[in-house]
Amino acid sequence: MNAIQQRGKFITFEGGEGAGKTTQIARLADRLDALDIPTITTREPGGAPGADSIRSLLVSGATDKWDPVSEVLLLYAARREHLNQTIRPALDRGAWVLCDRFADSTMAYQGYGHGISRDFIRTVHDEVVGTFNPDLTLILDIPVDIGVGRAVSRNTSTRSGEDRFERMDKSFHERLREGFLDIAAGAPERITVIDADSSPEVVTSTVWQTVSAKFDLNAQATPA
Ligand code: Z5A
Repeated sequence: MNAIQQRGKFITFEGGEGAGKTTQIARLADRLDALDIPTITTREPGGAPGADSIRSLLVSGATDKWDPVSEVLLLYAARREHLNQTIRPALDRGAWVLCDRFADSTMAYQGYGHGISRDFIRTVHDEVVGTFNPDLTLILDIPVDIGVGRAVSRNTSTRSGEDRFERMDKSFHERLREGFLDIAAGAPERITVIDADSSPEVVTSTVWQTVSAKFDLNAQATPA
């Protein structure tokens, strides 16, 4: 990175199934592009060649295919590849990185959802990721029935086979939602919870208000 090159911002999107993360990330990327802010979009698990290979092991097959501890280790192996090969290099060259899921998903899904020790997850996190943190995390919060319904109809049309987590029972998804809200309550300086049970346009507007206020972009912004 040259001396005057500013590090990019790392923004993560989190939430349960079908919350609208993919939709909102694409819209935010367009908005940042329009401001000439270099932006990449990426996702977890995945975002680097080795991480994509691990993703295919995780998102398909029987719901009990993995022991939950093994699942945490696979997710963190993928995250390490993603960080080293994609996220850090992009931030160092000044790009903003918009990431669909990151470490809060592991705490929510594997910790709150599957009941894996949160201390164990924190220990693995500290070893693999260290003190690196998103600059901003947006949790898109949505009632379980609505989110799962959206994800199922989306998968039916475009992504059959990647539905291992969606097939988990409703109580799992309820624990997940509570988990995300609990994680947000513990890190108010980093995390904003956004009501995602509205039209895509309303959610886009709330996302933009949050991002532009956090990074002082309003002076440069033009209405969408
Ligand atoms: N996982 C984990 O367990 N632990 C971890 O540490 C990590 C991940 C990192 C990856 O799945 C799975 O891995 C994930 C958790 C687990 N579980 N699942 N499933 P994924 O990447 O395949 O799926 P996802 O992250 O849950 O995303 P999603 O289901 O694709 O949802 P989304 O990106 O939040 O939503 P979307 O694709 O933007 O929208 C879904 C549909 O709803 C689509 O048809 C949209 O057009 C529609 N939509 C979007 N917004 C709206 C609004 N506002 N109103 C109405 N309809 C809407």
